[in-house]
Amino acid sequence: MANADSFISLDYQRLDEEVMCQRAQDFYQRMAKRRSVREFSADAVPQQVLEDAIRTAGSAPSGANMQPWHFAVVQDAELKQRIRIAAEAEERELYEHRASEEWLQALAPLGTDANKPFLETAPALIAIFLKKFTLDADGSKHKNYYTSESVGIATGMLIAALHNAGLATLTHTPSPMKFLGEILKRPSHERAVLLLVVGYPADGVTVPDIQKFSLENIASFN
Ligand code: IYR
Repeated sequence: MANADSFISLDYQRLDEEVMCQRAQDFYQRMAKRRSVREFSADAVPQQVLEDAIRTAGSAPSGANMQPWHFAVVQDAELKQRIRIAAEAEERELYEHRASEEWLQALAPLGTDANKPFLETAPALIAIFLKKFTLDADGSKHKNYYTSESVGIATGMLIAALHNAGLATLTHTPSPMKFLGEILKRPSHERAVLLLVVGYPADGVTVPDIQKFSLENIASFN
């Protein structure tokens, strides 16, 4: 673990304000084009993009630098099929029984239902697992901190990195998603929190006509 004796200097250079503003605006404009996509092309995606995007996610800040995450990349057709079957079973329960009227109404603009063909069509699924604690090599356990926040931040960076590289994603949350740990044979102390579907959008795909809140609506400056 790092201590004050092992600090190193920060690799950092201030940018000119003009450059900063341009970069901030360019990044915003690129990120604002990100849309969740539910129809994917079957085309394979470059392995290096997946790996670098996960490295980016792994560079996220985390409580006490415990890095309480695992990213399980699934490209195997049979595994994707098993995940689809299990996810659709849970989703059918959700849409038919578990979801409240209010929830179903909130989802209506998205046009979603219990069918999830993209889980097989898309070339890659990234199942994201949260580790409440980590098992060290000697079998001892140590506790992790702010795990939800840490995994949420890393996931945001993963989505941004994939979008930046030109890939589309869908943040899919089959509920409950315990089946992911079973199918992917993850250790029982890891909990699946999200299934990120990754690929190119299908040709001619359409997306819901929904808007993001304005700056005035989401921020205050004092
Ligand atoms: N997990 C379901 C339902 C769903 C829930 C929310 I909140 C969404 O933003 C979208 C869908 C599904 O994937 O269809």
